[in-house]
Order: sequence, then C-alpha cells, then structure tokens
Amino acid sequence: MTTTTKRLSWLPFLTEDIPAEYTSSAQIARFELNQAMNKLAADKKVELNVLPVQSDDYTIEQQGDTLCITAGEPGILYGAYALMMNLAAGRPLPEGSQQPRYALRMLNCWDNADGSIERGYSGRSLFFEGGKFDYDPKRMRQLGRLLASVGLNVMCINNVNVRYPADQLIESWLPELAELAAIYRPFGVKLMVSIDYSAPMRHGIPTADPLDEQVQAWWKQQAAKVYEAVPDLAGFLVKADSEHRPGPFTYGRNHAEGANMLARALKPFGGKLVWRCFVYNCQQDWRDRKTDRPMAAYEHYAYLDGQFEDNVILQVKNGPFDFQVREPVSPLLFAMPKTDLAIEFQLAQEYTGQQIDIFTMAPMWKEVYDDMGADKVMSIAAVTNFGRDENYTGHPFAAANLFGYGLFAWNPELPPEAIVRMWVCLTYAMDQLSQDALVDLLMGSRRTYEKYTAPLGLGWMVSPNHHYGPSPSGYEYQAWGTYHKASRDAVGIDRTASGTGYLMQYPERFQQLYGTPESCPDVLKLFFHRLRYDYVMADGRTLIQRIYDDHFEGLEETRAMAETLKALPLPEADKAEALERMERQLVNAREWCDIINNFFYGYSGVEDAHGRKIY
Ligand code: GCV
Repeated sequence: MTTTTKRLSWLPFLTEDIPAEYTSSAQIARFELNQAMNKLAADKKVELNVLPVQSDDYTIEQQGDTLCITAGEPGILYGAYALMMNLAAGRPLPEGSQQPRYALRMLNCWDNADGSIERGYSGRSLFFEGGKFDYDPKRMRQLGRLLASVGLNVMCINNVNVRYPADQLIESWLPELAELAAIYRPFGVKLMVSIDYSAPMRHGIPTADPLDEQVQAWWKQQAAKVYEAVPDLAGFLVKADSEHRPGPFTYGRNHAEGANMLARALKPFGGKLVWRCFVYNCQQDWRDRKTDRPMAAYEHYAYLDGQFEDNVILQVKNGPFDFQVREPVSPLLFAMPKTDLAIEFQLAQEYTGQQIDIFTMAPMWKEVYDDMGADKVMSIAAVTNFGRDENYTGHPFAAANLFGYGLFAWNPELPPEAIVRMWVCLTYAMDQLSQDALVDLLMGSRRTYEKYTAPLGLGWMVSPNHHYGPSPSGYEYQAWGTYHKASRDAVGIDRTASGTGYLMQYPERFQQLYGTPESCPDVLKLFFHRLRYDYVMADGRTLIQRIYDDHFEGLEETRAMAETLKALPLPEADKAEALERMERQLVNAREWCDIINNFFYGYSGVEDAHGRKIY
C-alpha cells in the first residue's frame, strides 16, 4: 500500500522525502537543513556540532553568519527543526540551552489491527489494515519528521483496548515491529505497545494473577523476546480493569501488585510500564447516589503511593471523568508524590467536535498546567488525532492540536496564543490581518464549542456511544456514572463535603476555590454544585438565563466563525475542507442550541428573558 502526501501542515518548506538509508538524527538534520536553508535564510550557514551523547537538549549559537547547533542525538534534530521553524516564522532563535519539561512526550494511537481507529476521525490506521501491519514507509518517515519537529519522543502504536490479533505485537509480529521501530529510531521516536493483561492465559496458563509464578515467568520470558527484537522499545502501555478489560482485580490483587509484576519483567531492559488510571465502575445503577464516578481514580490509586516499582508510570487523564469539554484537573495528580505520573490528554476530538467542529486545545492544556502548580509530573501523553487522511488530521486546523501538543510538552509555560500563532504562521502564508483573524478564531473555538454544548461544567449531554451531537438525557439512566440530575427545579451534583465528598480529594486551595457556588468559577459551577434554576449568578443573571444565553451565544459565535473562515485566503484544498466541515459544525451548533435550551425550558418552564424562540 502506498500513498503520497502533498502538504505537511507546519513544514511546507520541507518537500523532499527523507531517504530510507538515514539511520541517525544528525543525518536527517543535515538533509533537512540542506533543503530548507536556501528557502529560509540563504545568507546563513549552519554548522552541526554533534556530541557523542544521547540527549534531547540542544543549543543554538550565532557566530557571524553561521548558526551552530550543539547537541547529542536526538537533540541535534530538535535543534535543527527549532532553527528552521523559527526562521520560517520570523521568530528569534531560542537562546541558551533548551531542555524539555517532560522526559517522556508520548502519543497514544488507538489503532486496531483491522485498520479501524477507536475514536479516530482522520481516516483509517496509518500502521495496520486487514489484521496485519500495512503501512507506507515513506509516510512513516513523514510522520517521524512531523513528530520530531515538535519534539515528541514516544509513540504507542496500538489501541489500549487490545483485541486479537493486536496481541501478536509482542509475540509473532516482533520482526515487523522491529522494522517499524527502525524507521522511527533516527527521528528520536521510540515505539511502545499496548498489551493485553490476560495474554498468558492464551498460552496454557490458567490464570493472569500477577502473584502467580507461572504468570510472572511468562511475562519475563516474553519481555526478553521483545527486547531482543526491539532493544529500545519504550515499554508497555496497559489498560487494566477498565471498561471490561482484564486486570488484577479478578484475582483480588490491587493495581500496584498488577503493575509491578509487569514492571519487573521490563526492568532489566530499561522498559517503562505505563499503567492507565482510567478505572471506574462502568456498571453503575443510576439510582445509586453514593457512587460518584469522578472519585474512582483517586480511590483506586492514591493509597498505593510509594508502592510502585521505579519503572512504573501511572497515566492519569487530565480530568476525573473522560476528556469532556471542561473538567477540573484530576485530584489524583496531587495525591501521589512518591510515584511517577503522566498526565493524559486527548487530541482526538471524541467529545469535542470530532474534527468536524473546530476546537483548539492549547488554552485548555495551559489552564490544566496552571492548576497543577509546582507539580512533579514528569511525563505527558495524548491520544492522537491522526490517521490515513492525506493531511493526517482530517480537519486541516486539527493539525494545530498535534503541533501544539508537541510544543506544550516541550515547554508548557509557552502562552497558548504563541503556540497557535506559530502554527498559523508556519502553515499559511497570509497577510497579518488574516493571520490575526485565524489565530482569534482558533483561540476562541474551545469556548464557543463549550457554550453551545455543555452548560457550566455539566458535560455528558452528547449522544451515547458515538459522542457527536446532543442528547441531554442520553447518558442519564445508563450504567456509566455520568449524570447531571436535571429536575424541574435544579440541575448539577453537589460534590462538596455535604454532597458526594469528591471535593475533599483535592488540596486545600481547590477546596476553597470550588467549595461554595459563589467562589466556584462559573464554568465549573454545575460540576461541583447542585443549583436551582433561579440561582442568581455573580453578573445578576439567573442560572437558567445563563444556560439559554450561553447556547445562543455559542451559535452566534459559530456563525461569525463561518464568516471569518469564508474570507480567509487559505490554500484552496484547505479552504474547501474547512468550509465543508464548517457547514456541519453550523448544523451541530444549531442542534445543540435548540435541544439543550428546549430540554431546560421543558424542565423549568422559564421563558427566555429576551423572548428568543426556544424550539
Ligand atoms: C480506548 C473512553 C472512550 C473509549 C476509550 C476509553 C479509554 O471511554 O470512549 O473509546 O477506549 O475512553 O480511555 O480507555
């Protein structure tokens, strides 16, 4: 299978394919600089000073008309891309030694062996088709180039829900895995694989109990085989005891016992065991008011702090639910000072418009980062948003999230607008006013989406299963623990000490901030509090009026976005794609506005203060 890629969103100045024979980052850096420098700064020469170390760090110094990059591998490549991208964007070059904030900057692909992608919105898998590996090596190198250009260094290639035959990745598919790893190695990208916790049971062992000696021996032996084939595999990623996946709970073991068993098998080879904390009861009775799903991760893990092997990384979703348009930061991120943690985001827009609606994430990541304060989280992961579509991300603007994630993972202190502006600047050669207009559109897109979808921190009003479009009661009487409890008088859940007690999982400063409806920011009010529709907000509006207003505003803002988009001088293909998706976004925004407002109007019976028609 071969495909061609015409345009690489933020690297339009790199048009030549990277030759297959390059095996080091320095070779690729030279190749890229050779083809780009003439276009970017013909009056400057670049010298590479390659140090004999493995390191991400790099320094760029200017001496006369020579730019000197000093770094080991793969840092030399990061330095080369930083130099080219800053020159292309007309930005000053980074000064002093550059180091990433997070050591592991991971992507999690949810690709299945049959070629489908769980929550994928950009076509089929780039790696698999028809129950086997099937990829275009040229395209793999293009992707390697994209990832290295923004400093991403680990890619888990298969879905955390491991289904046959993807379990063969660490068994009969090892030679193919090794070939793929060799393609990504010079880009500084190490592969990782998701594994099935119950794998030993398909080899005549009657259990997957982590304390069983046969099970331990099987994993040790398997890890040895895996590392013989791919000596620098980043490690294993595991979803256990979550949404019907197998795990240690079946055997009465906790998740430290479960993770440590695998970690010990990987340790002799320097592998990491990344263990997801997305564990909750997905068989809840909606009448059960004691169980509160956001509390689950903390309850399962916080008490285990300090009990994990030193090569275990616990991967925690950014919020306590599941990638909703807005959630408070997960309290688990503050509760495990003696354990290595990774924060997990989702670039795939499962709940945030599915790469039809525009939803730029940089502002959201920065909010989460700021909330975390001086944290000790050392790794970062994100579910990818790319697939086999020619432009990788379906919506051309969704590339801003992939690009932005890399920049954020390297330096989360960067202002979100600087990230977004850099992407716009590199991707589209436009006049300043048009660039400003696109930056504003992207920067406002998350807030707009939030306004026409999820009121004030509630979330979960999406259509069940596929998660696109409104269905306010769609999840209300289901087993997933995702309720808003709207009644004729009130909506929301009291999660303070007098309610479910969720708030008590947080450090004191959050308890103060979220503790009362008055102190709690509007955007999270209904996440933490149950409020009557006639509750008066700080600006004097009632809660119900605020719900109506937000939805009407969200729709109006989307219409304004459509007008801005029409006027932008984008390349023809991108413009046609963006406009076609905008048509669908407009329909979606209209539906959300009508259906959610109608839902609350039906319950409350309160008319809109401005007399707008509520359908
Ligand atoms: C990979 C959500 C998604 C699932 C996903 C799961 C997870 O529930 O809807 O598709 O499964 O998160 O993060 O494991």
